[in-house]
Formats: sequence, structure tokens, C-alpha cells
Amino acid sequence: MPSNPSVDFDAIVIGAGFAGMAMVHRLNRDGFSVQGFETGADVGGTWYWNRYPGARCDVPSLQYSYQFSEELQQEWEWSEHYAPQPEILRYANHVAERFDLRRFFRFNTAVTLAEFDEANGHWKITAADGSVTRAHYLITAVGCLSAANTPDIPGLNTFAGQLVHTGHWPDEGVAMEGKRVGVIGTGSSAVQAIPIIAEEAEHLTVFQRTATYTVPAHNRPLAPEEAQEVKRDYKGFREFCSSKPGAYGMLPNMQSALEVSDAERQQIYEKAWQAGGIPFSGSFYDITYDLKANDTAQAFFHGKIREIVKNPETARKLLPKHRFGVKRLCVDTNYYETFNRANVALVDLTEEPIERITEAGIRTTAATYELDILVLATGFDALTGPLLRIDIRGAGGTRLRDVWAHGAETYLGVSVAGFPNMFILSGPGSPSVLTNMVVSIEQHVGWVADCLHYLRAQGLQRIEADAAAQQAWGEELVAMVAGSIIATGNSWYTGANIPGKPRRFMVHVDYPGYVKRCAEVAADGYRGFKLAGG
Ligand code: N01
Repeated sequence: MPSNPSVDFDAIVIGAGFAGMAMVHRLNRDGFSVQGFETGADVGGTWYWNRYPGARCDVPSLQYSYQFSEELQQEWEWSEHYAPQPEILRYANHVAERFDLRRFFRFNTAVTLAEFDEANGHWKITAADGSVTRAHYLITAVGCLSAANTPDIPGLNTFAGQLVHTGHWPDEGVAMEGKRVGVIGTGSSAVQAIPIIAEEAEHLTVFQRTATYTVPAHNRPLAPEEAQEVKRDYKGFREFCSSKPGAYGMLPNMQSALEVSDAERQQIYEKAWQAGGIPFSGSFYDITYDLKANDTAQAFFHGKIREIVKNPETARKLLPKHRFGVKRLCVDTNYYETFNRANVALVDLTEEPIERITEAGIRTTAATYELDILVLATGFDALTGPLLRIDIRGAGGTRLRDVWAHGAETYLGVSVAGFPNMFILSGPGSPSVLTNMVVSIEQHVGWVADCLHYLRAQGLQRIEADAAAQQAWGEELVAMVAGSIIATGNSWYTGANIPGKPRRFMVHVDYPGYVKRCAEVAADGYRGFKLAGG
């Protein structure tokens, strides 16, 4: 039962991914009534939708998992160092069953409209099926990379073959055997899918606009002794990881790439390459800040690509030209090696742009490529997209779409001035995508739940970001990344991948500093928020 009889529930949670599941679990445990909504047919979020071949996490499994239940983390057994998508989805299902979470969600039910009812001080939620639900609090758990980007390429709808997006992969899979397949895009999703598609399809053509930086995962089965070692003191392991940047449990090499000899630098890069995965970014602390240091990282990649890819012309096309660190580093298994296969071709769209998609395939300025299947690995309208595809209207009917017309503004990445009693999990302005997401999700879930307790205990009915605090937060975000490579380039971090989207770096880059700030804000009576009684 909600504490206020004028609403159906204390809180509404949108999304049944890792954030939504943790949120409903926590609210229910703490005595708040909650209703969840989910567009998909079941739990899992990212891991529900991204079923493309080769999809797997690039954070080690022992870290990419919930820590709210010691029994859960002790009993669940991961089979690989980096878990594949089906195993992560099984884990999400296990969590849903173990904690009986499905009963809180209405599946196959997209929320289309969320309106703050000023007179009654609560949220009115309308779903695609026309149903209306009222709750005191609105908590969005819609994910950061869940609004798939389908580029506006002329003729896309005329393609007669099968058209699929990696972010909306069909449940039943896609039969590639004997087929001519085209993949547009070479980001994280593509580098994982391409090697597997190449093995299955008769022929694969990769349409590349920006050559990517990708490091080998060197994935491996997870040895039982390794898991046991962590489980002996899982709490201590979690604390250690959470105290490091992004909660990834690693520290960058505090040497400059420029202070070592050429031979030593090569050795350090080579060691990081052999170790594999995201930690490569920490080979030297300054490769994403100092342009000369950054050049050395690019040179290392160019050397690796020329070494692996046998055809010099293909290798040339695969050399990244943008700076290392502008876009998220990709992690692969056999990506560059795949271009040595006889059934794989690479088309450089900077040399021959796509003119249009036809019934038969893709026509570039230089040639026509006939295809049976076209895979769009074209990414997402990140961070703001998942929120703005819902029509969210705050106090006075103000639309979030209008408020964010020039870029997302939040306080702590959790709250927006003018949108009372609304909380965003992993929102723009929080560390989200630059962290181990499960860890930062649980931090947000805990912070929001604690906040609701505080409001209840104080007899307060309304909370929202103060406009001045929100502005200061935005300025702080900008100042934090001033001069860095990540904030200046063309990437989904800055909104540059979506035509017409306002350009603004949308992520807080200091986790765990962010956690400390959130705790201080709470301890200081929710400094920077406007609170009001009943
Ligand atoms: O998307 P992306 P993604 N014509 O935006 C190209 C996470 N993730 O789904 O760079 C031609 O990175 C685009 O080209 P360009 C991870 O955080 C994690 O791969 O814009 N090409 C680019 O090559 C990741 O960063 C995991 O020039 C077009 C590609 O499509 C994020 O999700 C796995 C185009 C899009 O790459 C997104 O990754 C997968 C057009 N019109 C994803 N439009 C792991 O945990 C776009 N492109 C391992």
C-alpha cells in the first residue's frame, strides 16, 4: 500500500534492467510500494536487447554483478572471465526469480508519458496501452545505451533482405549460413559481432566510417580457484574495486608515456596488449591528456594492425586516424585477424561514401554490394535518448525535451530542476558509462532509497534540484574534463554521433569522488535540493 492514498504506489520505476531490478528490490525491502514498467517481455535491459553474436561484457564477471546480497554473490558461478550475453541474461533471470522481482513489473508495457501533477504533488504515468498509474516518485532506470540509433540513410526502407540492429537483435537469432552479410559500423558491438558473423556467413562486407581502436579481450574460462579467492573476501574485493577509478579495480600506470625510453614504452604497451581489455587505457596516465603521449598510443595500434593484417591495403584502411581515447575503447576476440579471411571485405566509407541503400544492398560512390542481410551496428542515442523518447513533463507542464534542447542539465546526474520527485538512475551528469555499471547502479539505488527514507522521516513531500546547484554541477563537469581528449572528440559521450543532438560531454569522470560527493550532499540535509513539506 502506498503511504499516500491519492496515489497507486509510492514509486514508479521505468525499466527492468540491472538498475530497475535493484531499485524495485530495494524499495520493496524498505517498505515502499512500487510498480515497474518495462518495454521488453522480460528482465535484463541491455542484456535482453543486445543478443547479437559475440555480445559479451568487457568488465570481469566477478565484478560485473550485484553485491546487495552476499548469498547471491557467493552462490552464483560465472563460467568465463568476461561473461557472454546469454550467461548475463541467465544471471538477470536468476536474480528476478531469486528475489521474486517479476511481480513488480508490467512487461511489454512502454511508458509514453510521465506528467507531474502539480496540484497533487505526484506523478501520473501513461503507458502505451493507455493505462494510467499514479505514484509519488518517478524513478527512471531506462539505461544509458538503450535507444538504438538507426541512421537516416537514403533507401534504408527499400532493402529487400533482412535488416537488423545489434541493439534490437531478434530473439530467434539471424541465420547467416550461406548468406552475404553487410555490417555498418565498427564500434564495440560491431567488433564483437564481426568475427562471429565472418565464421558463419558465406561472405561479409564491413562498412567502416571510422577505423576503431580495439584491444584483444584474451577471454578465458574462469578458474574455480580464481573465483574462490575472490569469494573468500568478496566484500573486501568490492571495496578495493570501488575505491579505484570507475570502480574497475585498477590503477593507471602513473608514469608518463614520454618519460620512458622507446623500448620501455613499447614493452609496457605490449604487456598491456597481452593482458588485454580496458586496462590498456591505463598503460600510461597521460595518454588521454597529453597529445604527444597520445601519439605514442596511436603509433602502437598502427604497428599492431600492420603486424596482424596481412593485406597492406586493408591494414591501411583499418588504421585509426582519430585520437586514442576520444571514443570508448573496444575489446574484441580476433577482430583484426578476421580481415585476413578470404570471405571478408572492408569498405572504407570515407573513401567511398554510401549513396543509398537499394533493394539489393548498398551502393557507394564506387561500387554496389549485394547483400542478403544488413546489420546496423550503428550504436545509440546515448544517455539522453532513453529519457527523451518518453514525454516527461515536470512542474507547470514543462517538457524535459525543451529543457534539454541545448543539452542535458542535471544535479548529480540524478535530479533535474523543475522535475520534482523524479530521480534518474545512471543519468547524464553521473559517472554511469565510465564505470563498472553494476557498481554505480547500486550506488544510485542506495542513494535514492536513502533519500526517500529521509523525506519520509522528515515528513517532506517534495524534492527537486535547485537551479543554481544544477548550474554549478554542469560547470563542474565541464571543468573536470577541460583539456582532456575524451571531451573534445566526436563520440556518443558528447552526442556527436546523432545528427542535430546538442554537443556536450555528459559524464562525470571522477568515480569514486562522485560517491563521496553524493554522501556529503545527503549528510548535509540534501544540499543543493529544494525540499518542501506536505
Ligand atoms: O555503437 P558505437 P556500439 N554510416 O556508437 C557507425 C557499449 N557496448 O553499439 O564512429 C556509417 O560505438 C559509427 O561510425 P562513426 C560501449 O559503451 C559495450 O558499437 O560515427 N557508419 C560507429 O563505427 C560502446 O561504446 C560492449 O564514424 C555509421 C558505429 O556505427 C557503446 O555500447 C559491447 C553511421 C557505432 O558505434 C556503443 O557501442 C557493445 C552511418 N550513418 C557495446 N552511423 C561491451 O561491454 C553510425 N555509424 C563489450
